[in-house]
Amino acid sequence: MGRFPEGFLWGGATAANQCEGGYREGGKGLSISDICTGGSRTQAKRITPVLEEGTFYPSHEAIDMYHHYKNDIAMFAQMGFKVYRFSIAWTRIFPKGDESEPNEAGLLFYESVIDECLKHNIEPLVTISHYELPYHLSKEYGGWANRKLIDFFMNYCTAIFNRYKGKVKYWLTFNEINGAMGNLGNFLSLGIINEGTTDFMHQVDNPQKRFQGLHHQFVASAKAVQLAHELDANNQVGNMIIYATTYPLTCKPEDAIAAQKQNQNFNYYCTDVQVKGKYPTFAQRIWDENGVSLDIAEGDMETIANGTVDFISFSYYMSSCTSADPAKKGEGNLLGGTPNPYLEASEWGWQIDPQGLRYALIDLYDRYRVPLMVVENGLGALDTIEEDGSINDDYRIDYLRKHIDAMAEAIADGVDLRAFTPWGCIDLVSASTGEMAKRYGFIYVEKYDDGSGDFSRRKKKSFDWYKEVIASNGENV
Ligand code: BGP
Repeated sequence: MGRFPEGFLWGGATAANQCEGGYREGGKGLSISDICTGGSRTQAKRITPVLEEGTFYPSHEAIDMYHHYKNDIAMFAQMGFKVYRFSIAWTRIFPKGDESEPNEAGLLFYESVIDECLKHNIEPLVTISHYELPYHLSKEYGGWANRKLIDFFMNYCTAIFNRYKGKVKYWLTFNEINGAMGNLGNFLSLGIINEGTTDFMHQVDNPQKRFQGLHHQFVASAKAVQLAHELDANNQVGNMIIYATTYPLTCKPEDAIAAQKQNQNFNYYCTDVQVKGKYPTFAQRIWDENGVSLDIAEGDMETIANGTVDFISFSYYMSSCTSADPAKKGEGNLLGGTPNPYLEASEWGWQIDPQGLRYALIDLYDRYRVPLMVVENGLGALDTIEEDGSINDDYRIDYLRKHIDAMAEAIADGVDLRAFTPWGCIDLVSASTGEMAKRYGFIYVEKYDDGSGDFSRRKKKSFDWYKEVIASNGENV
């Protein structure tokens, strides 16, 4: 046997709000991502108090995949993709989120995307909610802190499960659900806008609403799992987390405990609920420390117990270190933590650590014993077009090669890994900064942060490299 099992699902991943554009077409409503301005390398995305038409908002045009998807999927097929992970924009199906009937134009659009995948023998892997809550549900209902969102979400799931029955088999409920364990999750994950906020990246945190919102998502996710299974026995539903590998900064026992606690908080809290069907033993302490008193309605824990996921999917980009010393906290990358002196970082400070992926896979499989999918991984970098038109992204190839090797090691360690869908297989708008300059793709898109660019596509060096990786089932990297 080779390093990867027969039938391993190689592919790529995107999200609607970061690639589609067409933000008002086909009856689409506004999502929370649509009201975020673009950023720069130093400035995080910000919530605009007034939506000014005509201003360049990255998600409004993005890479215009709304009109280019046939071409793009054909290019994925050329690379040999077996699977394509994309998200459905809730606002194309229910523009405001609380309507009773779905929008036919939106349903038709994704039907056509799915048919295009199937035509090329590409398995669709659909994220139901990826940072694109209808803005109306955020503004009028207060986002996921409001229990009513469970019903709105179920209407949305019912519409898409029924419509794509027999065509889509793999579903993910909430993208990076554990992002809500940190302040960032208030807005992007939960659609909560706390009072006095103008900058979603740095909101005044409201842990009560945040944990309550997460609880509602757990119930909604479990109901979605049950519904998907009822409607079609072939459906398989996964959760989706950011796995943040963390090492104790030193061998001081206090640092080891701090790292263990960080693991519980960030990597296990949500996953335990969604895979084991109950809150972990350490949950009460987390609530107490955050001053949270959770409102768990009658029947919620039963719903959660009966709606455990079929597999775990996760994103992995970087690792960090944890220290018990408060002076050393928060100096690290996006996920907080403390920088690791043994690792190099991307231009955005994300520390590159392939071993951390092997660690993640073994840790998750050992703890949960369900199949795993790596549904995001990759290097955000500044690419240059050479005079002859080529883009020599050897740094990206190097990053992916090492992470693929790490996955092969984990498989040899006994992990049941089913899929690998690197992030932004085609360049798209960055989620954390709102810029185009941070590129991940095998396919370059001519679109720039000043709004210029004609959306034309060209292959990077990594395109042919990845094609060979897939053709050899991960042997030739
Ligand atoms: C994950 C998100 C994606 C994606 C990726 C890369 O957190 O699920 O939406 O964008 O990170 O992050 P960024 O775009 O900030 O580089």
